[in-house]
Amino acid sequence: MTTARNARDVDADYSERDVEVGPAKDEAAGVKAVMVSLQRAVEQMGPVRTVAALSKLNQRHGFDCPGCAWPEEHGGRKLAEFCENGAKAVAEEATKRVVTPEFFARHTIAELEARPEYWLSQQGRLTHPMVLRPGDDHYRPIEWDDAYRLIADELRALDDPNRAVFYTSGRTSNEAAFLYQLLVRSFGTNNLPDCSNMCHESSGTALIDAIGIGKGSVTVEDLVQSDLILIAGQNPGTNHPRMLSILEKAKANGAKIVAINPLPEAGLIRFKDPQKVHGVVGDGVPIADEFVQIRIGGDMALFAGLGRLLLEAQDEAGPGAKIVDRDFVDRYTAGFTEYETRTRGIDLDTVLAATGIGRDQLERLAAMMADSQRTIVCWAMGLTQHKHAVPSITEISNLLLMRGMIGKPGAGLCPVRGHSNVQGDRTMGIWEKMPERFLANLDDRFGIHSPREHGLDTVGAIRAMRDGHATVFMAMGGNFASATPDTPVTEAALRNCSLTVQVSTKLNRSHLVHGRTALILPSLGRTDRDVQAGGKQLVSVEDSMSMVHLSRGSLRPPSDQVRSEVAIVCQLARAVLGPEHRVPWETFNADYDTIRDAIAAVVPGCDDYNRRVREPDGFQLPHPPRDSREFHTATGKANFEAYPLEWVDVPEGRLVLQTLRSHDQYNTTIYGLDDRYRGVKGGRRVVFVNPADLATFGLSDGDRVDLVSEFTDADGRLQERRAQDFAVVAYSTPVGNAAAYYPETNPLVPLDHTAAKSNTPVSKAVVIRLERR
Ligand SMILES: Nc1nc2c(c(=O)[nH]1)N[C@H]1C(S)=C(S)[C@@H](COP(=O)(O)OP(=O)(O)OC[C@H]3O[C@@H](n4cnc5c(=O)[nH]c(N)nc54)[C@H](O)[C@@H]3O)O[C@H]1N2
Ligand SMILES: Nc1nc2c(c(=O)[nH]1)N[C@H]1C(S)=C(S)[C@@H](COP(=O)(O)OP(=O)(O)OC[C@H]3O[C@@H](n4cnc5c(=O)[nH]c(N)nc54)[C@H](O)[C@@H]3O)O[C@H]1N2
Ligand SMILES: [Mo]
Repeated sequence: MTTARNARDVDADYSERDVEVGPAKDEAAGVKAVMVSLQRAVEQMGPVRTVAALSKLNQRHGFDCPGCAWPEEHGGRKLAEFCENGAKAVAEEATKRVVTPEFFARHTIAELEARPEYWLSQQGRLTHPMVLRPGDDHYRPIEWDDAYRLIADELRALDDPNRAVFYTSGRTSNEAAFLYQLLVRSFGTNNLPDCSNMCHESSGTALIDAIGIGKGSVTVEDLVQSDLILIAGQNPGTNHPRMLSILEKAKANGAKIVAINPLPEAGLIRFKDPQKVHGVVGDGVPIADEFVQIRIGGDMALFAGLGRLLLEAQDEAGPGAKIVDRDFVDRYTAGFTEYETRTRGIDLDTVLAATGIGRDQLERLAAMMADSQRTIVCWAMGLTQHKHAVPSITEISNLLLMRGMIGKPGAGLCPVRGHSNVQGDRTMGIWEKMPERFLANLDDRFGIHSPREHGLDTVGAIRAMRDGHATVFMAMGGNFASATPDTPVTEAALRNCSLTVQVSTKLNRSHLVHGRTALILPSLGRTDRDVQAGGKQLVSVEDSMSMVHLSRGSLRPPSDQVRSEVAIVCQLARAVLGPEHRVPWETFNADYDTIRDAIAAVVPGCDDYNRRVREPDGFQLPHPPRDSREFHTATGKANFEAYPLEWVDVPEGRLVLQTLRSHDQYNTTIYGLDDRYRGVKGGRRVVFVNPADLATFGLSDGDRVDLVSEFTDADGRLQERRAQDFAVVAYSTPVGNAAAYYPETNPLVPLDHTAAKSNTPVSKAVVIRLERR
């Protein structure tokens, strides 16, 4: 049995008080949101920088919000095109607090390691490249060139390039991502795991099979025009707040909105637009017309059950009705017959048991869908991080295909991405299994030989490091040690490496869980001014709806030693690949327009990139199903797929735990200890449990427990993991279903429990027991 580190704080300023829990809010945003964001901004950046930063956020001549991947609205952007959590993300990046060489001289590694992630998050921006030599207990300053040489020596000493792993988080610009994968493939490996492996990989996997492209098929305009929007497994009030104003618009146009979630999340129930006076007074707009309080993992059953009811509704209504869009099905799809046979055989009692909802609600939903002319389904981590995530998402696409809801205005599939450029990074080649066409273009353009053997994804990389097959780990952003599952195993895997390299903006746990030698390379963020030999540089990003546009940082960087990600990649490439290498790294470093010209030549859909990205709102990448109902799949058609039904049972005496985000964090970066919308103040070590379960276990609100997960590992051994000292909170969640925050609960997520086909860690269904302390 392994005991997770106890993150109780040692520093008064950032320690968890006795957590207070009040009533959860049913509304999101409003004046309070603006006040909170401004207060945070001024605290971190001071008044002058706050104005400089927030007036540029998401503006045409400003920078892309480093928060989520929700698109900006086109046309007249408002001065305050930001949300509370976007402003917080900016404040965290543009903070004036700094982590200097003196900071590292003051603190030993052991001392820093004992600090909680919140404390680490709040120390500020990294200012200098630092090295931790074998056996040393402090990071020490290192010259950039020496750092590059050190990495190059380690990489060149490997007997096989596949012994190195190159991770990417989703904030990296298109330009940096493109060059990073070019460096990695020139070096000779496809080991390019990314945060997407833990995020929307299941969406990409399901959609590529179903419609031939792993991206969503709708735009913001579609949402505004739709008449029915289903939001499954997503908490936009916290994670995509700007989505709420679009939902409000859709509602004003008559759309019905359905929230499918185990928890009654604030923004989905009520919303006050912080940018509107009428939203500021009164109760805000009720957003969801229907709240489906689904049991964790019940979504596949729900969508399959709806499929059956829709087929029956078509039978009843007769051939004149278009509930099943026969024309669309016959012309554009394959596999309908098998889907129909399976779906007619779905047992509705099983659906009710798996979802925990009532028959009347299921029928009401089916009627809403049958009546709808323009349906959109949105989803996020509540669907993607399950063992049966791929079949669940496929079930959504089955339903929309049956109704002909793809490739027409106001309708379609809407996976809502997380990191602000996670979709762009994939487009630029950050993927362990890029398609042949991309690799062939890359080879053609640069005269290199990209490897064709697929590389390691995130879980594969952890296993390879654990087992000693991979020994050099480099990360372009992110916080691998905290974001990944099975913390004790992952930490041991990282410690097994001979070299770990983190290109980072801020201090995090991955700097402290290190290989024999470790490097921290401080990089510019989205908000920072970027000046190279060729002058001031711009970068570009792609949002969740395939819009590509420019981002211009304008703030003074935290020190003159901080380099752009592009510069770091180019300079490292010269050290690793030698000055004779065929890629013009120096030219790329000096002028990012030259990188964009290369992107135009290599990346499908990016022709004339430099010109089109400079259009006022950028340009939209092609999406054949959306644009022309073309489906580049193996069958040449959109595919129905009839997987056997799966759901999540709760074993006797146990709970199924989902791990999720509070309102005061950005993934592993902790902003504060409150979760305002859920009524939690002053602490993150809480577990939300249904009052009936508390009664069964003889626990009361506020009792302290350990969370213990139980599972069998790949070798069939029974394993346990423990996360210590959580306060139980009686909360509205289905019986048998609990919730607690990520990353505190990552030690509980088993490494080998991953989604079928996408290999995404199952972070939303961890079997646990509660042990009273
Ligand atoms: N402020 C802020 N913004 C962010 C982030 C952040 O940390 N902070 N993170 C960014 C990233 S990388 C991502 S991927 C997105 C994440 O955005 P979300 O997916 O909204 O993030 P989670 O907090 O994981 O919330 C998952 C939601 O799914 C619900 N859920 C859990 N299990 C199930 C289930 O089985 N079925 C259904 N139907 N629902 C379920 C939960 O109750 C919760 O509402 O947000 C991005 N934006
Ligand atoms: N249990 C559980 N685990 C999860 C999830 C969950 O819901 N539950 N969600 C998963 C998801 S959806 C995701 S996307 C992953 C997130 O995994 P990651 O992307 O790896 O984690 P982040 O916390 O977003 O990374 C934060 C760090 O990125 C660095 N950073 C920020 N901006 C920049 C930049 O512009 N450049 C560079 N070079 N560095 C920068 C900072 O140093 C900061 O400390 O976590 C996954 N893990
Ligand atoms: Mo994500």
